[in-house]
Amino acid sequence: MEAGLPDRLKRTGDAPEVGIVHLGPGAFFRAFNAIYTDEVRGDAPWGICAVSLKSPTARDQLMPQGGAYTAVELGPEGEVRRVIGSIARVLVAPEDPAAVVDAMADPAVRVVSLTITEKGYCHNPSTGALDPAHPDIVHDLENLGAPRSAVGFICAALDRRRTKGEAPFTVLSCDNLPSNGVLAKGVVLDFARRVSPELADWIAAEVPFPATMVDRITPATTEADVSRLAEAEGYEDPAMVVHEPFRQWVIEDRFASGRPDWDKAGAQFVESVEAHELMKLRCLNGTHSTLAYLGYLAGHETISDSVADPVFAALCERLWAEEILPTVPQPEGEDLPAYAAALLERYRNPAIRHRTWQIAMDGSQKLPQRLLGTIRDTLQDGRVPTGLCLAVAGWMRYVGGVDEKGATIDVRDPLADRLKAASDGAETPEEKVAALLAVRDVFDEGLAGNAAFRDAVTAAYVSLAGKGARASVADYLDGK
Ligand code: CS2
Repeated sequence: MEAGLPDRLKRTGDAPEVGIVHLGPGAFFRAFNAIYTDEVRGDAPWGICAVSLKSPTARDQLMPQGGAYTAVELGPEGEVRRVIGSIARVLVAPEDPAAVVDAMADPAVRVVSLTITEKGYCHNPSTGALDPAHPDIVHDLENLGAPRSAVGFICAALDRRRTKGEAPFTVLSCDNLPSNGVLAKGVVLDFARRVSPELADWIAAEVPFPATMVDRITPATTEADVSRLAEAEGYEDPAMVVHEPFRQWVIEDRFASGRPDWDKAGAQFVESVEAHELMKLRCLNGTHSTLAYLGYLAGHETISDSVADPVFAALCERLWAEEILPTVPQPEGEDLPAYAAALLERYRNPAIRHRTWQIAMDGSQKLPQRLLGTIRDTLQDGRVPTGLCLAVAGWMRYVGGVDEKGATIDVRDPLADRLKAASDGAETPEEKVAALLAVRDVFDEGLAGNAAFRDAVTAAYVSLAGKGARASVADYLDGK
């Protein structure tokens, strides 16, 4: 024990028997899937073998604690802490890819779930199709025994099951993507066809890819969170997570060989998640990205800081009422205006310090389903959604890499260099907008060629460059 530091958290009792392999053991997974599973697993073999596809951090945080960690629920009235025990072990794929394929090919594993972020699917965000030129896909097609991508690991493990005549596992995508089950199936099948038509046919016939809608605001854990917990509980836990009280999990009930009773912890099993997914991606993630770019440019560090500014709170309310909700069919059991009002309360939660910079990451992978789908539907209705076009212009300013004080923005995006080059390579606002609209990974030809859209985004870009984000939002609210 390092002098002055409290002991590390330790698991009490044995680790659970593994029945789930989860790819992407980040903060969201620890604040969501792993908690639902912990609440319902009892003695059933639904322990989780978590797999990091990139870094050893999660393993190094969790395994000295036997996989146990603390989830801290931060509500406006205070916090609730509890230790979660559903993670049995953590593997680091780059260190031993064969061990990961073995874990997934083990017939005791009935579900392989994913929170690998939008870019983890190696797809083209504007079409949803596999990107065969993606470096990990190029690598995996030549090295199926030692994959790097989630797609490669899924195909390698399913191929092992197929050749051994064993039942498949269910692939459960839990990422913020439209029709995430269909998208995951599409990229896996496309990859499998390039490996062996027999494998592709078997996957198409035998492997379920149910879709899900997942929702819980989970900011990145900070050192201050870890110290506060150590003070409160007397132990050190670098694997801890903080999250809001709210959670919602809607799951298409199609599983090959069973699944945990997540509904006993409040998950909703449904025929189709499409309506819930559209509601959440457009209402929550759409305004999250809007606040991320315009809020950041206006100098707001967090979402709660942004909506504490009446101009940005009003922006959210106007967008929901006039530009987003008209494009969202009401899911069963939901009341859309009430859902939107509750979202604003969730954003106002002062205990959740969710950085605009964190949400601003990977915009090229997020914009299509969060903003551009809503814009397309509104244009088809013959209306121009100027508020959402202002959000797109905000993203364009953001990826230009310089904030309103002239400071450099640390833009995190798989296409960051390409986007910066496109922006820097053009002189006038019109040219910069045109150059960024030409990025086909983000904007498809139809939308990029829409004159009303291009003009609205250009006018918004000129306003942002001229008078800044806060004044531009105020103008939008005044109908200017
Ligand atoms: C956020 C999401 O980082 C982001 O892009 O918008 O992680 C968001 O917090 C979750 O989807 C909420 O369920």
